[in-house]
Amino acid sequence: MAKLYVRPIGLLYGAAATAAVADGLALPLAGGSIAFTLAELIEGVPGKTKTRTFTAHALAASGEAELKAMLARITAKRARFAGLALDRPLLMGIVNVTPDSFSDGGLYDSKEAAIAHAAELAAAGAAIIDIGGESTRPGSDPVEAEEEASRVIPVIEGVSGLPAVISVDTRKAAVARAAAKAGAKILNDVSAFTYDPESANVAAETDLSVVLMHAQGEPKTMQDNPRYDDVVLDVFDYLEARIAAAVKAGIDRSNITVDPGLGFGKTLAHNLALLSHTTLFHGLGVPLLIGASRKRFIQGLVGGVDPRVREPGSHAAAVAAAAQGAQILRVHDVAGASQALGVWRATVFGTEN
Ligand code: 9MG
Repeated sequence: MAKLYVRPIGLLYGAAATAAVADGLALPLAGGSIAFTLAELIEGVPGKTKTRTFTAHALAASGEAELKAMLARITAKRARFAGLALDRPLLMGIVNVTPDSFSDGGLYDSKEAAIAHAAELAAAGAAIIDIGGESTRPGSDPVEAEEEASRVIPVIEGVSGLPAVISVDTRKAAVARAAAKAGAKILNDVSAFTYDPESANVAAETDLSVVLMHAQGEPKTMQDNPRYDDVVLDVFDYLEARIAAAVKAGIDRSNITVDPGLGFGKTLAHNLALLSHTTLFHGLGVPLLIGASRKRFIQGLVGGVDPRVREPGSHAAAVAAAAQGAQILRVHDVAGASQALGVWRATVFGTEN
């Protein structure tokens, strides 16, 4: 069925954004301090679309119901997520408690080391700590729920005193339930409840906020031959459907964040298209999380065989996402990302913000 998508472009920041919105020349992006002066109106079905560019002012004047609803979702201020205000980009620091994690393999595979690493990330400015016990890197095998829980639950219990919100990275309902009991407030599910549909009921029952991520295929084979009609619109449609499924399961819309899932069943071209079209996903009406940190597409662009040397590229990707209004950035190097974002923010918003 033919649909309409809106991609905000022509972005302004800070005082310039506020003035242009006040003068009716721009509209706010997700109710924040970035505004857009232009937008691409994309109509049709993925793979068969027509794109026209309009001023934000002209779009806002349209009486067309579908367009009005889309603009309302793009411009509305986002509610707090897991108790966190989203008026500036938040960092989600990564703690992998897996023996084979792709970028820090084996470094944090003991409980004590993982807890100490989480404390470092919180001290460096992570608002959220994402703790995972199953590798989802390309080519990896699933692990049993008992094994996964035995890795993550002691770490979640051990970080309860940290000044950060705890997120559990799991595709399994049993692990999510145990994590909620141990103190996790966010469920980061890279399968968006498609691996274990019971996870949606667990999130609703335990009041977990959720991150719903797009992935094509299973980690073992997802990079074999990923294909889309139009990667950006296909991912948008998928996330829209997963939000609807989550709401149907009883999860409040304000407790949902979405993520286009860079690296999960995507070629270099797919990842770049998603990263460069991040503003389109504000049309889903919920906060956006982007995870580019140390991913293989960075190597494809600028080199870096060892994931740990991909940090400068990771920081550039984080800034590219934040500059398009992404509210949460999932990163390994919180201190480095915080520096990169701090310099970018001072440049566009001034040092008072
Ligand atoms: C667990 N995990 C690995 N990469 C990820 C990404 O990009 N986003 C989210 N939400 N989770 C991820």
